[in-house]
Parts: sequence; structure tokens; C-alpha cells
Amino acid sequence: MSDRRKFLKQSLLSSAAFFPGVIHSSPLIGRKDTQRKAPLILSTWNHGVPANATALETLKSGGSILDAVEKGVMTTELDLENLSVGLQGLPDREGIVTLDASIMKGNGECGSVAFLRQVRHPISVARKVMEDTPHVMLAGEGARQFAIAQGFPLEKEELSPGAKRAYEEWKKTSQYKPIINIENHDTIGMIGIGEDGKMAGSCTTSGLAYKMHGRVGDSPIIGAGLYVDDEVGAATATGLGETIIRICGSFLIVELMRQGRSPQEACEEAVRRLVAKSSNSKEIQAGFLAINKDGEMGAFAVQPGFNYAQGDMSSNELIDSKSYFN
Ligand code: SD4
Repeated sequence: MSDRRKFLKQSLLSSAAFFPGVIHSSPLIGRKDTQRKAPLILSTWNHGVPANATALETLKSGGSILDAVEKGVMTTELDLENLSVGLQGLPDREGIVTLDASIMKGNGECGSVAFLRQVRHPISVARKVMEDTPHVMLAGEGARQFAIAQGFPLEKEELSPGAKRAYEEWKKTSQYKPIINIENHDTIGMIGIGEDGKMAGSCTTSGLAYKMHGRVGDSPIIGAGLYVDDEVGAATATGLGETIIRICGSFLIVELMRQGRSPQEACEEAVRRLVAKSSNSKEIQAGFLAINKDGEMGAFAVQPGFNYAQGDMSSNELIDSKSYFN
């Protein structure tokens, strides 16, 4: 048995006292390196570890997989150190922070908000769009008015200290260039499968730093930044949104899995397609995560440096993704 498998088995055994029943319900552990028994949560970047921890806690205390992926990324939206998610994130060219978020269930229900200002938890507004409106997506002032009507408090519109410093520095040249792996905690995309096999996903971001005012990325676009289908699996994306939108990245991965590709093969094919459609692929970063209904997982990125957090009832670890370029 490999050391890694031994470790997983041991950590599972030591968690049995806390999660009785987990051992019985986890026959897949060790069958394949990329396969785990549900519940299982995957999320992008370093900040995925604390987000996964919240999601797993939510499941342990009886929440649904939808509750888990919402609460999980709310942790990141509140992280004041994080300059790429939430109101503390880096602003657009005008110095205004605008947020994008989406949420989806494996039965096809989904909701999103784009170009939203002043609301601390865009992911929860996206959930409200899904649950309380006949629509999928609300943007800009309409989204903000909807949030107010739903009782979300509006925050004062001012940059966080870190964002202010960075923006002042950027204004010295005002040159726009996507920054690869910005501080290693871009957008958070989270996908998960519950013990009952139901899947859900969430994605939330302040978008690309110094974007044009009004720019919307892939994260709130169902099929680009996020897609979930209980019959097949789920995928989420991070990185330069324009390149992800062009290939309908997350939808593409789920459809490739539907046709029989493994999550890893599907992520690699999506990156190959993205690279083929981008003239400047050496200068951009984009990464994908995928999981299928059997608990197999995959990840792939354009450039090195992308990592993700993989959590189940016995472990929550950071894993480096493979990439197209080395
Ligand atoms: C966007 N995909 O708005 C998001 C941001 C991101 O690396 O992930 N940046 O394009």
C-alpha cells in the first residue's frame, strides 16, 4: 500500500470516533488515487482549505450540499486578507469593487449576480436569485436593489487597506495586464457531492483587478465559471474569465465527462481547447476543477502554480495541479 493510501486509511480510522459510520460508507477510498467516497468538496487555491473546512462542518451539522458550498465560499468572501474575492478585493480601473458570483444545484437550478456593488456576500444573493425569482441572473443596480429588498445590508463603498495600496500603485502606470496566479488566491470555485449523491457548486470573485468598469467575467456565467449536473458531475473555473467564457469551460468539462472522459481527461481537454483559442496563451492563467458522480476528481491549468483544496470527512489537503505549460 502506498504511503499516501496508508495515510488516508489511518486518518480515516482516527476520525471514526468523530464520524461513526464513515468507514462503512467509504468503500471507495484507496481504489483510485483520484477517487473518494462522498461527501467530498473541492475548491480552488490556498483559500480553498478554510472554505472546505466550513463546507465540511456545514455538512457535519446536517446542512445540505447546497448549504455547504454557499457557507464554504462565504468564508472566503469574509477573508480580509484576500484581494480577489469579496468587497476587500482589488477594484476596477475606476477604483470601484464589483462582484460576480454563481451557485448551482445538480438538478439544474441555478442563480447568479454580476457587477454587484456593496454587498458582502454575493454568493447568498445568487442563491436568493435562484430560490426567490423566476430568473437566473441579476446584474448591476438591479442586483443591488434585489439584495436590498432581500434584507442584505449595504456596506460603505471604500477600498480595503490592501486594495487601496495596490490601486494607488497601479494608478502610477494604469497599465492593464492580467497577472498570473495573483497572490495565489484568485476566485474561489467550489464543487461538492453529498453523501446522498446530490451535487452543488459555487463561485465568487471580485473579478480581474483593474478591469474595465462594467466588465463581467466567467464566474457568474452558468456553464463558464460553474456547471453542475447530478447525472454526470460538476466543474468550476478560475483564471482569465474571457478565455473561459469563450470555450464554455465548465459546461464543456461536464459534457466531456458525460461522453465518458474522466474528470482529469475532461479538464485537460478544456485547457487544450482554451490554449488553442487564445493567441496569448503563454501570458494567461486559467484552471479547472472537476468531480464526477462516482467521486473521481480532476484538475488542470494553463500555467504551473494553480492549486486546489480537496476535502472529505477525514482530510482537507492542498494539492498542486498539473499544467499545460511547465
Ligand atoms: C474573472 N475568473 O473574473 C475570474 C477571476 C479570476 O484569476 O479567477 N481571476 O475572470
